[in-house]
Amino acid sequence: MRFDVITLFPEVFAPHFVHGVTRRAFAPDRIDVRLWQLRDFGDPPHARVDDRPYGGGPGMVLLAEPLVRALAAIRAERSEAVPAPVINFSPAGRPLRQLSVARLAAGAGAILLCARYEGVDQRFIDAHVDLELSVGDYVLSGGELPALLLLDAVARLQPGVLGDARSHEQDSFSAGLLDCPHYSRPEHSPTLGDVPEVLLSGHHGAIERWRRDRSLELTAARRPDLIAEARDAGRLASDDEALLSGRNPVKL
Ligand code: 4F9
Repeated sequence: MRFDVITLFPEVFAPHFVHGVTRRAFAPDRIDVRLWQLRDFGDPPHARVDDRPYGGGPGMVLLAEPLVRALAAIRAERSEAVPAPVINFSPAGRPLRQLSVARLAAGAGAILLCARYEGVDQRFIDAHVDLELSVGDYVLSGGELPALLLLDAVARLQPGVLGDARSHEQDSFSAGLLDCPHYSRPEHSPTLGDVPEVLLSGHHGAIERWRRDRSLELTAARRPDLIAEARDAGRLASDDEALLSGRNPVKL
């Protein structure tokens, strides 16, 4: 898998590839990340990459032509049968979600455009960008952090990166719900209280039910949109609906 990143700040990326559990995923034989300094493709004589917007207004716009040259250089190096998608990060993009992360993690990679300033000449986006992604409803100073978010989310899905192969099957969102609470030692704490009994019971079925119920409650309280989505997709069973309705399922 290969990601090519177009950025004016390549030095921001390096530290993220050498620390933490995802470090293993960024070995060249796993996820090969190539950083491309947009300035190298700037307009002569001063390697210009941005200019003022037509029509006036604040800020600067990334010029289309340096981006076209950078993309051509990347495409030439990738030389692939199926061209990798070009992704631009923008608050106007589609929200980045675990499903798209999982799809990207199963593919051959992508070309990530990290824009700065007020934006990108729309003609480059129209001609060359396949997908615009948002990482939340707020404005950042550029696309570098969103690109790092995406790379981190993809990296942790690579086989062997998380210690336990099942870790990410139990993530928030893999089931489309928020994760349940977790507890570890000590069982009893005079100041922090006790671990819920059921988790110490050794009763696997009861533990699974408890976890599912807490996930459902938390999701209903904080992200009712995810409950509606799970319901529409047929991912809620009658026990789940009983918990959500506040009725207690009959215990035999
Ligand atoms: C991109 C914000 C994706 C949120 C890019 C300024 C951005 C962003 N999600 N803000 N440039």
